[in-house]
Parts: sequence; C-alpha cells; structure tokens
Amino acid sequence: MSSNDVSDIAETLIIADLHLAGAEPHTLALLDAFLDRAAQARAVYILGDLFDYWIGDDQRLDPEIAARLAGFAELSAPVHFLPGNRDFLVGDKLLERLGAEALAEQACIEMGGRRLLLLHGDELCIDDAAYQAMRAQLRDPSFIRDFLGRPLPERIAIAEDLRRKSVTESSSKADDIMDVNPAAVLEMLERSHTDCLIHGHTHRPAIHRLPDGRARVVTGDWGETGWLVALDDEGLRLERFTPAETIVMDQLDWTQVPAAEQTAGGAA
Ligand SMILES: [Mn+2]
Repeated sequence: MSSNDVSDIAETLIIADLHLAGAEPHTLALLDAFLDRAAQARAVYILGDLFDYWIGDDQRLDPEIAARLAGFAELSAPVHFLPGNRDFLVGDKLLERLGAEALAEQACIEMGGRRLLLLHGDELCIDDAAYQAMRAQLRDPSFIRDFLGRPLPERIAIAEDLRRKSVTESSSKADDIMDVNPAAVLEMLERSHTDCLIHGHTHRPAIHRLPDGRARVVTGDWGETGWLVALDDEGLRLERFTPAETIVMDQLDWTQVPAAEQTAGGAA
C-alpha cells in the first residue's frame, strides 16, 4: 500500500450536542450531509447529547430520525458513542441501532502522534455547584434503577420538567459559571496524560490554545448549522456546515503545536 492510500488521509469525525428531538427538515438535512461526509471517514465519535433527552431505549423515535440512525450503522467506519448529560441512559438497544460501540465517559485516542482526550465536557463545569450536585444525583445507580422502572409517560414528564428547569436556571446563571473551569481543564490534561481535550456540552465552539502547546477544542451544538471536528494525521479542524457549504472556523496543525514535552523550556 502506498502512503497515499485513502486510509492515511481519511478523517476521524467528532460531533456532539445534536440535541435531536423532532424531525425538523433542517435537522434531517444536516444529518444527511454529515452521513455523506462520514461515508469517507476513518472513524466517527459522538460525544454525547445526540438526543435532547433519552429516558430509556423504549423511547419512541420519529421514523425519519430512526432512518438516519440506521445510516450511522451503515457507515463503513466504526462509530463510537460517549454519553452526554442528556443521554447518559442510552442503552444497548439504541447503540445497536446506531451501530455504535459505547465508550466510557472519557476516551483517549491517538492521532498524528498526539494523545487526545474525548469527553462530553460537563464534568469540567465545576463552578456550577448546583449542576454538579444534580449530575451526581442523576447518575446514582439506585436513582437510575428507580427511574427506568417507571412507565414511559412518567419518565417523559420528568425529563421535560428537568429540561424546563435547565432552561430557566441557565438564564439566571452568570455566563462563566456554566463554562469549563480552567483549573479543571489543566488537571484533566495532567491526569489523562494528554495534549488536547475535545468536548462539547458548553455550546461554545472554539479552539483554545493553552500553555505548553496544549489545546482544548470545543465542538458546537447543531441548530440551523451543524458543527464537527475533523482529525487526521496532520491536525484538526473545527468546522461549521450546512448541506450547501462547510466553513473551517479554526484549525490546529500538529506540527505547529508541539507536544507538551517538546516545548518544555521553550518560549511562552
Ligand atoms: Mn450537554
């Protein structure tokens, strides 16, 4: 195989925060555009909040959305799913529909000689104490057992109520409270021995360049446009797209952002 073999240049695609609910035409068109792109991909990672909420695998799916999920399963690339705060109850049945392999809450991958940590990102928002308390409560195994044992309409009502509360509370919280905590970001990089975090959740798409050549990449939430992070052996790109066009919003070149150990003692 030559070095120009497609597997050497194929992209790994990362998305998060699609917040799928209804089958609005623009959502379906974005999903179709993404699936077209992903047909050439090396791997696909979904970093949580694929659904606006997921209250168990017996949740009903619009047939148009279900058809797109089947589209993920038909990709030749492996699909990986990492849970978000809205869809941490995604189970085996849904994963099977997506043809996806479940990842733990954080997953380390290597690309272009870099170690990258993938996560949804809400665990980095530690300044929002009320949110973190609720997060711990919702992830408690006994709470989950009780919740999943309730009838579907009751679970839907609880999820709708939580969603309404989240909207009301978010509007009264200071903006920076709901963003990641900078110290938590550095600690996460240290603890995972990675150079770069890639996450969603905050809906603040950007590439943040950190000291020592490290970075934090935030993919955006889908609405009128979609967002993705494309990785290959050369670097990564943060892209915003519609079915008609794709705009590279920012990019990192692995060769220009040296790994942490290579910059020790280098210029600030
Ligand atoms: Mn989220």
